[in-house]
Amino acid sequence: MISALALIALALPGAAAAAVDNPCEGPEAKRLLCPNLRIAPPSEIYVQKLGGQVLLRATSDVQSRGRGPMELHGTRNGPRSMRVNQRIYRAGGGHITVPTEARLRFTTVGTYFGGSYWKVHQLANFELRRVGPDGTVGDVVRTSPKLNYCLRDLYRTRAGRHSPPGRVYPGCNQNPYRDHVKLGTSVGWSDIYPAAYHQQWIDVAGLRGCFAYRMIVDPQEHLFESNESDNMSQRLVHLPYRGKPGC
Ligand SMILES: [Ca+2]
Ligand SMILES: [Ca+2]
Repeated sequence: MISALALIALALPGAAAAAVDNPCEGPEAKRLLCPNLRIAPPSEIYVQKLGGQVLLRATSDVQSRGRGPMELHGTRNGPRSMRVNQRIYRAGGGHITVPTEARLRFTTVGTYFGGSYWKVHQLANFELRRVGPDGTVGDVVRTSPKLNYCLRDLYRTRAGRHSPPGRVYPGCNQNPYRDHVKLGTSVGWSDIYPAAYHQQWIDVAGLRGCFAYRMIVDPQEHLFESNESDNMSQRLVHLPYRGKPGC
């Protein structure tokens, strides 16, 4: 016999749709050209002092390193927001479309960097962890602001069989009135943001000692990849910063 409480529970829609299984880890995976994102260790690190803040800035390099591109299709679901389907190409032609929990946001990065773009909400984040005398990496002590990035083909950083020689995803859409946008990064290509870019920092004011400066791509694990466990890189930095990495 079903209790009244159970009936109520059955009638309520789920708080969130059941997460879709990663097709790049299932039995179909070998017939798919699955993408894989990685991120290079932070580079071109420098300090910018701004009022009471000490901004440790670094260049990030999101690399597309799978058998197929990371390709996302956004469909508007709010004034500055789109929901996201991921397209994964099949080895023999055609593709599958997988709904994701990722979102695009129409993001303002300041006039110097071109104004506003449709970007993937929280595609990356940076964090700082304390490193003990024995090299043990501890808890997070500071994080970057939320980093919204486009995916695009900026530089071809690794040529290879699956890597197109020219740009397929040239840039990110800047039209706030669009109802649909496509963005992606091709195999062998990178989307790079310079250390001077909007929000490309961690505030390290008041910190002393040895820290690990970590960069993580797709930290919320919203995008489907052939390898979900290679999305972090790090470099050790001594604070106050002495002009080059290492402790
Ligand atoms: Ca990955
Ligand atoms: Ca992922």
